[in-house]
Parts: sequence; C-alpha cells; structure tokens
Amino acid sequence: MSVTLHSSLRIGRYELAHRVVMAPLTRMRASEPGSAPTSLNARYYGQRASPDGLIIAEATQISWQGKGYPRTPGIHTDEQVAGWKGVVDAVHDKGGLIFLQLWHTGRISHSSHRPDRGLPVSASAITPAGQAFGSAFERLPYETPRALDTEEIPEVVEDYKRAAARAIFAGFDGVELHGANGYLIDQFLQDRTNNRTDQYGGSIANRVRFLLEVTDGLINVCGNERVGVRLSPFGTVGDIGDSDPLRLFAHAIEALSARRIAYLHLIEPRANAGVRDEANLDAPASVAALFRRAFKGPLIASGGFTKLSAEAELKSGTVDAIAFGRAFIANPDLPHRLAIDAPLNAFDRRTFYGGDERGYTDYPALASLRGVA
Ligand code: 8OZ
Repeated sequence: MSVTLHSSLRIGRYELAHRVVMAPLTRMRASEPGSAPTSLNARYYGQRASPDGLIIAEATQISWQGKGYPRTPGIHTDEQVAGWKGVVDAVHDKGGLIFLQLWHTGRISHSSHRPDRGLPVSASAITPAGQAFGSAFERLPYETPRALDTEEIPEVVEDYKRAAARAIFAGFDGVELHGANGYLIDQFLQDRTNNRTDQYGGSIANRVRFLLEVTDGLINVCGNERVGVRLSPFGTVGDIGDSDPLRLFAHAIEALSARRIAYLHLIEPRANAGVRDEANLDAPASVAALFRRAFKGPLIASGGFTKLSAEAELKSGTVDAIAFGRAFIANPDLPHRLAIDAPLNAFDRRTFYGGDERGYTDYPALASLRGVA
C-alpha cells in the first residue's frame, strides 16, 4: 500500500499516527516583559493537537541574547518553563506530541530586546540588509553585530543545552534545532555571514562545526531520538547566502545523518516566493529530493504544500512527512480535514504576528461549523 498523509510513521522514539506535522510558527503572542507562554498560547496549541500527531512549537529563544523580535517566547527562565508546561499539558491532554524549536536569532535582532542592551552577536560583524523589529513592532535599522569570540562559543552551546534541559523538564517530547532562515546557526554555516579565521570559519568543515557542536550538545541532553534539526538550503530569508550551498549542505546533512537524529526538517526554497522576498531562482525545485539520499532517517519537508502536492511527495518517496504552516494557523483540526477532504478555512495574514485571540484561537473547527459542541 502506498504511503499517504494518514499512514503512520516512526520518528525517533515515537510512532506518529499520521504525517501532517504542525510547522514551527512565530506568532508573537507571549507575555511581555518575561517572554513567557500564556494560557492563550496553551489554548492555541491544544486546539491543534491530535492523537499521536506531531506539533513543532514556535521558535523559542534560548537566552536574552538570542531574542530578536517582540513577544516571542523564551525557554531560559522559570516563568517561561511554567508557561510552557501549560502548553505541553494542553497538547498531551489530547494525546498529541510536541517538540520545542530552539532559537538564537544572532544578528537578526536588536539591542533593545536585551535587558542589558548588548549588541546582537553573530559569526562575523556583518550587518544584514533590511530592518529589525523593535520591541513595539516598529522597524529599526539593523545594528552591526559583534562577532562572538572563540572562547564565547562554548557558552552559547551551553545556553542551547540548558534550554533543551528546561524543555524536557517542561514535558516536551523533544527539541528541534532551528538551523534555518538566516539565524545564528545559519550565520555560522554560510559564507555570506561568516568570514571568521578561527576553527569556526573558512572551510566547510569549520563552518559546520558550530551546528554540530550544538547538535551534539542537544543529543547529550535529550538523546538522539528526541532531537530534530531544521535547515533551509538555498533560502534567502535574513539576507543569508553561500557561494557553494550544495557542497555546504551536503556536508552538514551527512554529518547529521551519522548522528542518527530523530528527523531532518527541510524548508523548500520556493516557500520564500510570494511570502517574503523574491524567490531564489538559483534554488533547485526540491531540496528534499536533492538531499534525500544524504540523510538516512525521517525527512520532513515544509513550504506551501497542499494535500495534493504533499501526497505526491510522499508517494514518490522523496519525503516522509509534511509540515504545514499557514493551513494549520487557519485550521485547528487540519489533520482531520485533510483526512476527509473537507474544505479549509482561509488564513488571514494580518493576524499572523502579534495581537490577541483574533486570528489565533478563533478559527473554527469543522465540528463547531456544523453546530456540534
Ligand atoms: C516570521 C517572523 C519572525 C520570525 C523564521 C522564526 O522565519 C522565524 C520567523 C518567522 O524561522
């Protein structure tokens, strides 16, 4: 029988009932100050949970230094851990699984997000093109980041490990390392943002070192079966780029494969198109197809999939699961709707970031549309 969105799948130590994964989605609705998840956030995730279905919770900073946007949550204080416990419980109450995405924004930040007003840090002191978000959602010129000293890098790795330990303590089933979209890990990986001359810069092996040290740190804390990694080869978000992305990402992905992590999560570069900047016309049609053979474990792809295109990908064997973003924002019961070919609610882009329950917890499930309690 051929694989569909509703065939089961083993991911690490978990047996998923279906392959409709909720993608990590920044919604900027944590408490401020404090950057802690709230009961509204718990309600939102609980609505989107399904029995043995996987949710990857939104990008969550590992430290104040890693914070880059207003009202994004953290996992480095007791208050944040308590908030996340509420989220995890709401998902587990419905029999769902939830991983937390661990995030350091690096240079895609602004000093105003940090209690100590320190400059953003990065692999190198290279200013991004574009504008930062200030703490009141205003747009500000990016600052030139401070390059991390070689001796500081183990401290950042420790921040990732502490965040992972807190995530497990809060009850998460695993963690996903955010290595995508031009944030800190990507800033080390790609040569547009990394001109270091120490063991973290120069050769591909050196630029991949930080990703692997962090991954090994997370494996140390959680075990390889509870660690996933998300990458965005050929992406352009965050003014990122590399002179040889094919060789760079093949090297990174083979090294992750050897570590037998729970899954690899790739963002298709076409996801850029129409959403943010222009599409990268140098990008391959499918990075999942390109790197499929380099990674031996489960592969999740995301980026503008519909049921039709998702099932075609699964059937062709290019990927093992599909992560849905915008469709999950607007359809709390997305796995069920896809299973029965029900029509989908349309999403409203104006309420993606910031605000309250509107455009967040008020998208109706089918049952309520049909008048069932
Ligand atoms: C949208 C707005 C802010 C951040 C990413 C975490 O692109 C994000 C993000 C998305 O990975």
